[in-house]
Amino acid sequence: MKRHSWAEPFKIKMVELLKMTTPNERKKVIKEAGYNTFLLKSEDVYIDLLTDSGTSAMSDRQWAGMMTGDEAYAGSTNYYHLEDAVKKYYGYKYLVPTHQGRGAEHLISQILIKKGDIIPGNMYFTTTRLHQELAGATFVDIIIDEAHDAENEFPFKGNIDINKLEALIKKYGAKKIPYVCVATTVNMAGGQPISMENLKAVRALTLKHGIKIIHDMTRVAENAWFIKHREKGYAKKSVASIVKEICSLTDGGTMSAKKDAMVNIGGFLAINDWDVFEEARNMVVIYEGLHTYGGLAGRDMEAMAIGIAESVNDNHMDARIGQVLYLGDKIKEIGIPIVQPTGSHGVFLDASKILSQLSQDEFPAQTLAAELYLESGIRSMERGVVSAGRNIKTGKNHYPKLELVRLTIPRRVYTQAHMDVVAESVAAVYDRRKK
Ligand code: PLI
Repeated sequence: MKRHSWAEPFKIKMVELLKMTTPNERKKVIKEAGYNTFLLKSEDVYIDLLTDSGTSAMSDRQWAGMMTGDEAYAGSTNYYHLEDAVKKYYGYKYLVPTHQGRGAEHLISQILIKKGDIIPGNMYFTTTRLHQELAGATFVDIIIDEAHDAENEFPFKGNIDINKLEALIKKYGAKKIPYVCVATTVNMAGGQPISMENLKAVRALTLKHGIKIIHDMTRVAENAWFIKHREKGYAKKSVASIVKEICSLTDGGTMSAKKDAMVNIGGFLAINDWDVFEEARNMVVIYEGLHTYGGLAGRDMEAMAIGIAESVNDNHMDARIGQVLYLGDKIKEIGIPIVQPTGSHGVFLDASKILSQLSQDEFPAQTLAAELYLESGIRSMERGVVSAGRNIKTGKNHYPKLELVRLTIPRRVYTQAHMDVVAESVAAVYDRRKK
């Protein structure tokens, strides 16, 4: 018999005990939190699906690496290990460590953007866009239209619409566009991947116009897994080789190592251009720390170097995405509307459909997240009008087309039984949605 099921390529040697709360306790604490799951205390949470950021379980090897931290102020051995890992697995030439992804976004935005510039991107992440805006740019979303349609099952909803990019270049001129921001995978679209074919087309067009590509590489290994399983010609390639190919089509990347690389804290800017590197390593000293630690301890850099290698392992990634797809399939089977197809790092409930009686100004996604906590102590994250932020000039709400609740799965943390409880709890909330 052919084996279809996957299982984790690890066993568990330490556990963290969880507090189980009663409905009355949950009622009290969610009220105190203003019905905002970000303001809950984590000890009051049973299954924490707020984010996959910094919440993954490190391996025994990563923990062992922590013990080899070289905490020298300058030239830490662990910095060089991290530099080797970034070169080996991503292929970028130069490395500037930062405390997390947004530290790198700050550096690259300040270095490459001039006031009045345009930054096109395949949707946005909140901090990424804000750093671009703070540097004086206007962000323009050039993701394909399918990405804004939760029901559309297109396999690469993270793709860039080449026509939209061409139109922008025509309208503003290439000089006003220092780079295109390409995310792998696209968080706000539901963890949707970009295809290699599309990335190659973006590369060809940007090269023609002398425009850089800065890669938000936060979940690049997860994107690579989707390319392996969905794109023609990649089935026999390893996740590691696909990751390297993706990076080779870009000029540099900002990394939140708290996701793919499974560390609790850490990130970096990686770049191929020496001049940009020089500027970044001077600037990082002001905002993060010396260029060989960038706001991190030596031990953090060691754990990150090891985590990068683990993240591109095919067996790891089969289990990682396998677990997310398992939860997505369970919820879909019940008939609950979710963003399709299920993405890389979580299942995104379509709150505007589930709570269709609420207008966007009544925060349907925030409401659904609060109800799910009340139901069973599961913490999820609003990804709708609240997360979309306010217009930087007028202070008015942005109104994103998608109003979602993200059930984000930390890596190597929860079991399949936890996923079953999550699906059952979502079903219970769905059953009383009219109330
Ligand atoms: O949280 P940081 O500063 O390490 O990274 C910022 C960041 C950049 N890009 C993308 C695609 C992200 O998802 C991201 C952070 N995401 C968080 C915190 C999340 O909960 O999804």
